Amino acid sequence: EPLGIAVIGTGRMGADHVRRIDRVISGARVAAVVDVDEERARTVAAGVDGCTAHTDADEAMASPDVDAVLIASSGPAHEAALLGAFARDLPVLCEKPLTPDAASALRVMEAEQALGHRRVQVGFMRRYDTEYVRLKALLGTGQLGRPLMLHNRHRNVASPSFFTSSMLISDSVAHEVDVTRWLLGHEITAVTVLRPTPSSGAPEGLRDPQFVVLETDGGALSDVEIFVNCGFGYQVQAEAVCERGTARIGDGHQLVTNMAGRWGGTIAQDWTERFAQAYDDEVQAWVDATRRGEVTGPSTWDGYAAAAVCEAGVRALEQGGRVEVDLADKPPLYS
Ligand code: NAD
Ligand code: ISE
Repeated sequence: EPLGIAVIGTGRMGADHVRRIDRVISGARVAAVVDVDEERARTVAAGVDGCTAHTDADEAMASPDVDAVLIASSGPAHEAALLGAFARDLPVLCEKPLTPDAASALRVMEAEQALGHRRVQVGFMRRYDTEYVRLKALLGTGQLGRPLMLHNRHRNVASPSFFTSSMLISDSVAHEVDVTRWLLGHEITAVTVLRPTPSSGAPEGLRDPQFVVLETDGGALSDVEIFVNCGFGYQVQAEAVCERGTARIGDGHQLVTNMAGRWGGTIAQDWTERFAQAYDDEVQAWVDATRRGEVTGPSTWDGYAAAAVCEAGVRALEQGGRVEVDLADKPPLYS
């Protein structure tokens, strides 16, 4: 029997996950979709055999056909959906960010602890990208020595109209926060955000780009250029500088052409293109683990830690200077 999944939120990511579950991965089917926009939910459900459309997540989760929940609604809607899934003890794959701030992430973490077992995989899908996986494996061999610094670049073609200056941190740099914690196995202790004069290509009032410095409890530094209106492409790059060498991913050189006195290639235009393989492997890993009765991948603790670091980052953006991260103790459930 395939795992029956309810997908909550059928916007850009939700609709793509529905397509992925329906047509790409194995062992699961989309049993229900939910969106506050009824028309959107109906349109997406119409393309999937045996899928029902709902505007109320609880109603969908109550269906006997639903065994697990994929949350892809907007960040502020995640907490209610997570608590609803916990009430029915359903396994969850929750898109990043777990929740938009540390207090709500802490509430979710407390609710999961009250269940007594992990139920959530957080959608930090870069952990499933083959390039990041190879970088982590290389660092793990110790051949390069101890990592000293990470240099990250995160560029989007254009930001959506609702994007605010703090979302460059909480929505975008959230990925580098997770990648830094995961690659290094360190917690982030302090954040500094530097702000060059905004690009004339950015919407009026948006502080874009920003330069973020993360300090870790292992004594490493991780810097992030975040530029969400670069105009030319979607680029995510990372370089680890270690004691005996460096390693870099994200150059996107799978195909290099030579023509008319020039060499070159194409640049992905958005995350669905650049990280297609990562999303496929992330959702397949979640389905496989769920069918085995296990929970793997980024945890609620990882979602909470990212939220706490991003909250410090937003304060650093607003007030300037270096802001220390206020992190709760790690509960035994996540160790
Ligand atoms: P979107 O605005 O396209 O879609 C969000 C959908 O959620 C909309 O259809 C909206 O009507 C619906 N919605 C809002 N509140 C709801 C509620 N209470 N119940 C049900 N539906 C509700 O946004 P998106 O770009 O698809 O982003 C969705 C999530 O995915 C966000 O958490 C975002 O951060 C995340 N995301 C992750 C990645 C990644 O690389 N992993 C990329 C983009 C977005
Ligand atoms: C978006 O929500 C994502 O998660 C993308 O991966 C990221 O590149 C983008 O900046 C975010 O807004």
